Amino acid sequence: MIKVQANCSSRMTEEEMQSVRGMGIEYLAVNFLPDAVDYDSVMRFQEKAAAYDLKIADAGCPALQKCPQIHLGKPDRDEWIGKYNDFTRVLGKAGIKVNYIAWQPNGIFRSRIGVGEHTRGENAMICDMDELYARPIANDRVYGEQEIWDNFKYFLDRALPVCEEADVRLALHPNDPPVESVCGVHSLIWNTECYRKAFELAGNSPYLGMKMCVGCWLENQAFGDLMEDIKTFTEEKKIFVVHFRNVSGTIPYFEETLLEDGYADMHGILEQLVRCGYDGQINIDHPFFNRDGKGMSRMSEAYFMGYMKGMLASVERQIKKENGGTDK
Ligand SMILES: [Mn+2]
Repeated sequence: MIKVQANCSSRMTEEEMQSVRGMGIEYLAVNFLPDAVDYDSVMRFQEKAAAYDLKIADAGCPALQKCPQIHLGKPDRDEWIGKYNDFTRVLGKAGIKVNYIAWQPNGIFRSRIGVGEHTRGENAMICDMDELYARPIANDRVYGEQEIWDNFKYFLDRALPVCEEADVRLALHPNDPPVESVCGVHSLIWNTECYRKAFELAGNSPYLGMKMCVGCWLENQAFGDLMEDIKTFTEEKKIFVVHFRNVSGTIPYFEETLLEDGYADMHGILEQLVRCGYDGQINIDHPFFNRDGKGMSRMSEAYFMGYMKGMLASVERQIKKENGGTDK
């Protein structure tokens, strides 16, 4: 069975935990902020969540998983890789089996958060590649393909052995938007072949897999054949988490939309995940933003969750029936 998780940060309140529990969700994907990455803080959060029947399925620290010092190979990268590894050890000790990594030194690139043509008056992330390509470079200089891969290999050589020892797997998110290069930074993962290359660099270790961000596959159809990739990577046990998100179209321009409003058939995608036997975690990735553009809207989040959970229950019931299973 696919497991639905809610996104949260280490600042999540008990009231918010109850709201998530009240949506019938049992798992959390936690962003531990830099002040909460030590063992005691992680355990405190875990105990608080357990009181609301919530388990931490996987976790990351934004400053460590999207880390310019590591991704761009800055002089102090060893210090940051050390911090990354310390966090992996903390997660392992706490029994949390997945840590995040996203090779995006500047985070997600979007043109704006605002009302679009397809957002029903709500604030959403909007991406216009013409605007992004016209921007100045985002860092001190241009970073090319080879050095980005060299930096990734440098990180893997130091992080993977710690993951193996701590029994914590790395879930690698694609670059978003998934294009070859933007604002002077070459992307690491912008198509399925890049994932293949990354897995090979890791010696096909079971400790490196993907955060399969469906949104990224949809944003650029050149990413790969989503349905085929779901099948292949489920078989290979490479999908640790699924980000379930729809968009209005493909690059050069897209808006993030309601699950039912984007161009993709989200029901069909869920059906493929279930038919292929995916039994990991799934979450809605990005709902709409609050009216002031700051932070994601809790009301929208609840709606996205309910819509996804309803579809998932329906798909699972249908497939169970086809397989001759009994239905309550
Ligand atoms: Mn994502």
